[in-house]
Formats: sequence, C-alpha cells, structure tokens
Amino acid sequence: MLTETFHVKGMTCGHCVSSVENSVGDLDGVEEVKVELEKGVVEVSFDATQIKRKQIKEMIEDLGYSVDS
Ligand code: 9UX
Repeated sequence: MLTETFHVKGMTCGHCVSSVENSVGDLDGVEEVKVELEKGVVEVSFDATQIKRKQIKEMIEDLGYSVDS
C-alpha cells in the first residue's frame, strides 16, 4: 500500500470533500481517501499494482479541481 499526497486547488466546501472522497474512493485499488479542506490536501492510500498516481490525479481533475504536479 502506497500513500501519496495531492495538492488540490478549488475545494472550498464540504460538498467538495464528499465528492472527492466518494469519486476517488470508488476507484479500483484505492483503499482510503483523506481530505484536509483547509490545507487543500488530499491523501490517498492505494495499491500500486492496481492504480497509478496519474489516474487518481486525473479523477480529481475530472471533478473540476486543479492538482499540482
Ligand atoms: Mo461547494 Mo465545491 O458549493 O466544488 S461543492 S464549492
């Protein structure tokens, strides 16, 4: 299990948090999603044999947020 941090811009309310947690949490291979709204940080624990960082980043971007790196 790998845990990676994403710096996400554009999450401003609790519904953003739910939407990121649900959509990223539903991806195959994702074990846990933690969102720190104040910091704009999303921490994702995932099985690196099933999903790559890039796919998680793209899911967050598809929801309408921008992700650094
Ligand atoms: Mo709240 Mo987030 O109205 O994209 S859902 S700001």
